[in-house]
Amino acid sequence: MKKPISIIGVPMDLGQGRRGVDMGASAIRYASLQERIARLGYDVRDLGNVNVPTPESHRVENKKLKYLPEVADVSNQVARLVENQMKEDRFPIILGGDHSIAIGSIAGATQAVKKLGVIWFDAHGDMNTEETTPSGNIHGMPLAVSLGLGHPDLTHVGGFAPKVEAKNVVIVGARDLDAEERNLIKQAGVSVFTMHEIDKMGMSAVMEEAICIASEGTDGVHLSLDLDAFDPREAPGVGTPVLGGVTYREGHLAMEMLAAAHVLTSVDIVEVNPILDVENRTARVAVDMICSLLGQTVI
Ligand code: EXY
Ligand code: MN
Ligand code: MN
Ligand code: MN
Repeated sequence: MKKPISIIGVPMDLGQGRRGVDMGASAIRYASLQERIARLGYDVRDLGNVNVPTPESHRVENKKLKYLPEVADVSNQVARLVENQMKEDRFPIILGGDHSIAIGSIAGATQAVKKLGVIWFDAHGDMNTEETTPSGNIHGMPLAVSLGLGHPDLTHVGGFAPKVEAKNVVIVGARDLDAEERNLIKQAGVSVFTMHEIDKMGMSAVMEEAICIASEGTDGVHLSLDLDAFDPREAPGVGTPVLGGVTYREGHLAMEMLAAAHVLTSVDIVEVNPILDVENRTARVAVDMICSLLGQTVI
């Protein structure tokens, strides 16, 4: 049975330093997300956008946690919406926005399924806290926050913490971790498949293990898909590109394996920045990946 799908836009750019990622949700819609999903035979509904304040109308109060109150407020809105959609037995696709939106989507998803696993597809670890951040940008913190590490206004979105256990969390595609962030990942016990493991083992073996880690003993799995996991040659429209990323074909294979595993219960797609993109290529990669994730096959 194909679960009905709800698209939720979160035009958030308060979690990072460059303008443009707030238009990511529009760019992905412009790349025909809804039509492509409908063509696969799904009942799909677009719920529009969550209200996100503009940086120009707000001040940075805390340089180590930029726009904290605004990000916390948006996260609470996202959490409620995601939880409600999932409790109505719908599959939410949350369109960012920067990666801070995952604080809300994971909070909501955890409230809807009892125990959640997370696959974090990213060039980065997003495991910084107020103490370790080199930038003060909250998009470098959402995975730590979901594990209960960080400012309580973020860790307690939805009213409780932690949202997930490290033994069910896995990062795939990492190649740019800060030194202290690396320590935190190790201390917490999060599994990581860097580009080195992907090169060495192949994406197929990596995803087999990643799916096991995220689904073992859980009731659902959230995929947090940061487009900067991909190589910037294929996905140039991201704010923090890092050379040497996942190829388009490896990405497809990873998504197809997730589709075949039937474990996913929610997904967010983040960090698409159309101002930095080339003819909306990155948004189109995002839509192609979603279609693979939803079971699109060639024949
Ligand atoms: N680790 C750096 C920081 O915390 O500022 C860069 C984080 C980039 C996060 C991107 C979206 O995944
Ligand atoms: Mn990220
Ligand atoms: Mn990233
Ligand atoms: Mn294939």
